Amino acid sequence: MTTPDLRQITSETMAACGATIAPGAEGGLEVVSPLTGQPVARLAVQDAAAAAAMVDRAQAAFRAWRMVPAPRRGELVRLFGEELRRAKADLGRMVSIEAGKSPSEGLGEVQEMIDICDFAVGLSRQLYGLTIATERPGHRMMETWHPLGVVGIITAFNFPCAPWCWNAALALVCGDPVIWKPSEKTPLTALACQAVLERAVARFGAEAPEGLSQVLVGGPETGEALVDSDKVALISATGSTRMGRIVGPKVAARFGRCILELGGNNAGIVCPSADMDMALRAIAFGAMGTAGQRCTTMRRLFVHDSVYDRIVPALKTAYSSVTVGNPLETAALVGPLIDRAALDAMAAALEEASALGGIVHEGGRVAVGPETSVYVRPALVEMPVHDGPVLRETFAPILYVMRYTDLDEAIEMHNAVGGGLSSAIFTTDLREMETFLSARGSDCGIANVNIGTSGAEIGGAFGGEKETGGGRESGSDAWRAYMRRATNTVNYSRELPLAQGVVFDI
Ligand code: UN1
Repeated sequence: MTTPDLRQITSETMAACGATIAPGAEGGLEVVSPLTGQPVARLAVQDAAAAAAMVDRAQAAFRAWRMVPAPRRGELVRLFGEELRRAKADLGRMVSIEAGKSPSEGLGEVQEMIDICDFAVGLSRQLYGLTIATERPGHRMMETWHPLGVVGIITAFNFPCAPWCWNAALALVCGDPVIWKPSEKTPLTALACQAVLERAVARFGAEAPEGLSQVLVGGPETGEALVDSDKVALISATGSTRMGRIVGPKVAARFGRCILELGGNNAGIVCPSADMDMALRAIAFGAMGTAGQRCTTMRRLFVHDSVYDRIVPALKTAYSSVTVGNPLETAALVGPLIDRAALDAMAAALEEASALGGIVHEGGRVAVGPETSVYVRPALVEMPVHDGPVLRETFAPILYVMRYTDLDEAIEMHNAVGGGLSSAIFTTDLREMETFLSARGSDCGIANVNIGTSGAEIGGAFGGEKETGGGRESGSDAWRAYMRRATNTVNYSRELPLAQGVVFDI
C-alpha cells in the first residue's frame, strides 16, 4: 500500500463520514497512519485560547441542554445511533487507518458506540433517584439527579472512538455538553465521529444548543487547558497511568470530578480443570489481538504445573502461526504497532526479561510494510520469576507465562502489580472459580471466567482499581458520575421536629 493510496483512501473515507479535513499550515499536526508509518493528513491545531472559547460555548450550551427533558435528550442519542449504523463501515475504516486495527476490530469498535447509544436511550427514562424513609413525621426524603455541567473527554490512540462514545452518549442523556480531546495520534476518527453526530443534531432540531459536542484537536497543552478549567465539571480521561498521575491531582486541586481509565497489567490463570482448547483461543485473542495495544490486553499468564507442558507448546504454535500484516491489504490478525517508541519499549522489556532468565519465543520486528511502519510478531516469554518487566504494562504484544502450584499463591502474584483493570480464570472447578471472584480473589474491576481479559461488553461498568484509576464508564450505574445528586427533605406537616431529637425552642 503506497502513501498516496492511503492518503486517497483517508480523504475518501473522511468525506464519506461527512467530515472535511481542514488542512493545517506548516507546523500543524501531522497525522501518521501506522499502516505505513507515513503521514495521511495535516491538521490545524487549537491552542489553549481556543480551548477556553470552546469551554465557554459548552457552558452556554449546558444552560439550555439541562432544561431539555431527559427522554428528549435520549432522542438525540437515538438519532446518533441511527447515523452511526449508517456510517459504520466508514468509521470502522478510519479506525483501521489511524490505529492499525483489523477491519473486524475497527467495526467492533463502532459497534461498541452503537451499543452504548442504545443503552443510553433506555437510560434517558431511567435516571432514577431513591425515596428514603425519614425519621420525622410528616416528612418525605428523596434524592434527585441533575445534570452536572461540561464534560471533558480525553481519549487514547488505541481506541480512537468507543471510549469517547461511552462518555458522550451518557453525558448527553444526563444533560451535559461534551468537549472531546482525542489522542493527537488519532484526531481524524474524532472529526469523523463529530460529523456523524452533527447529522443527528441537525435532524434533532433547534432544541439542541450550539456547542453541545465539540472536538479539540491539539497536543498535551491543549488537553491541559481543559483539565485546568474550573468550568469543566468532569474530566473523563483514558490513557496511561503516567497521564493519570498528572491529570488526577490537577482536577482534584480544583475539586473537579474525574473518571480515570488508565493502564492495566491484566492476567489469566489456567487451572488443571480448564477447557484447554477454549483457554488457548481466549488467551490468543487477549494477548495478541489489537497487537497487544488494548488496556485490557492479557499480559501475564499463570499456568498450573500439571498443565504447563500442554498449554505452553500449544501457545508456541499459535504464536508462530499468527499472521502479521497490513490489515487493510491482507487477512492478518495482527496489525502494526502505533509507532517506533512502542517498538523500543517492547524491545527493552524483552531484553530485561531475558536478563532475568526469561525464554523469549517469537517477538520482534518483521519486515512487513514500508521501513517507516512498525510490525512485530507477538512475543511469548516463559518467565522463571514474577519480577522486572512482568510487573509493569508495556503497550505491545508480550505475554509473560509463569508456573504455579497453589491457587492462593497464583492469586497473590496475580494481584501483586500496580494495574487493577481486568483478569480471567480458566477452570471448570466451581471452588476455584468462586474463589477467584470472591473478596480474596482477583482485585480487578473486571474478573472473568473462561473468557479472556479483553473485549468487554458495554452493559457492565468498565474500569479498574489501583493504578487503573478507579473510574467506571459505560454500563451499569456509571451514569451517576455525569450527574449531581441532591438530597431533598420535604416537610408537609405543621410541626418542625428536628432530626436526631435535637430541641431548639425559641
Ligand atoms: C481500551 O483498551 O482502552 O474490553 C478499551 C475491551 C474493549 C475496550 C478496551 N471493549 O477490550
